[in-house]
Amino acid sequence: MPDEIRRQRGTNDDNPPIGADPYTEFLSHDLPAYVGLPSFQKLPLLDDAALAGQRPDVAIVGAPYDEGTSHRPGARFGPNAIRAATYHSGSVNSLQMSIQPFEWLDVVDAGDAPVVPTNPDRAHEVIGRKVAAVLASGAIPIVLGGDHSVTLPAASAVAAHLGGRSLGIVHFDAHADTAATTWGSLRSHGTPMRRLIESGAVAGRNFVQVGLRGYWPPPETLEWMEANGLRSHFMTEIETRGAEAVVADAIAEALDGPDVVYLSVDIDVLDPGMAPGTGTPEPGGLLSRELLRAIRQVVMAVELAGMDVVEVSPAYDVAEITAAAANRCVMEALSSLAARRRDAGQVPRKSWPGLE
Ligand SMILES: [Mn+2]
Repeated sequence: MPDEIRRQRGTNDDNPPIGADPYTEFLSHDLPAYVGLPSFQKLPLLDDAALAGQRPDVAIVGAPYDEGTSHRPGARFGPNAIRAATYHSGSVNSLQMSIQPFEWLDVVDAGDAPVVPTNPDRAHEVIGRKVAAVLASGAIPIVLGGDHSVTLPAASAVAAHLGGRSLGIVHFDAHADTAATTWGSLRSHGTPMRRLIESGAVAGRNFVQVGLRGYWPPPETLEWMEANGLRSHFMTEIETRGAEAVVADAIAEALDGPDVVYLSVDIDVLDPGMAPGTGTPEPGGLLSRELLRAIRQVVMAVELAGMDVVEVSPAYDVAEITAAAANRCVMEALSSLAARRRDAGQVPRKSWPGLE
């Protein structure tokens, strides 16, 4: 960014210099988080054509679809709630990773997949195409759900883009989401992981789950999971071994063969006290700090091919607790991607195209 423009940028500690025009217009990116239309972190909102031209490092994609929901609906409103659930704008600074992620990564908001209601096949198709457009631009897609069924088109698009390389998936969730059907339907938020394994997008043995608990699925589904080699780490294991040791095993299992990892975060892996705004809350889950640390642990250890954060249902939320946690799941991943660049000896970006 040119010095002249940087001087006019209004970060929290860098307001217009003394003597400058007090009515200086701030860059959109630097206006307060609640001012203006909410793209993710007020980052540039790009359509697919602009995306292809700019070729960013990471693109946020909204998947506002919740007709796969088995219980409380409303995750279609999740993407915009996650975008809006922040009080920071401008060049944010991760205290966890000691890095300003947007100084290292070109991150944009690619908007939402053009979903319409009442047509699940079409919804999944347009989500898959949107993620494919992001991948074609060279960016890593980070998908904001939406119910967990959106992982089926999103992770399928990532797998299809890998060429000869293979995919592992690390899946944080209270639920296995490996049902054969949900009341006879193949496309629900209870079935996407079985569809991904059946299609060959990911091998069962490289599909690794963390945080399972509660009263579902039934024994026959667990038997299918075992027969297909899934590695599932229940909450009871985290209670005895701690999250960090379990996540270290999950990373090794996902990378046992594959080259890259897709990270799927169902916000209901958190305890409902820390994430009430979700469709199927299950008591006894992770703390927010455990999940945010786990995301840093995963992203620092793998080559991230794609990610989603799903099942935020704002109507059931309280004081934006759940949406804020989901926003920070994304921010932890972005900060970790930036830290990997720093650790690899790359240099920060000289300018921020699109932000001026
Ligand atoms: Mn789920």
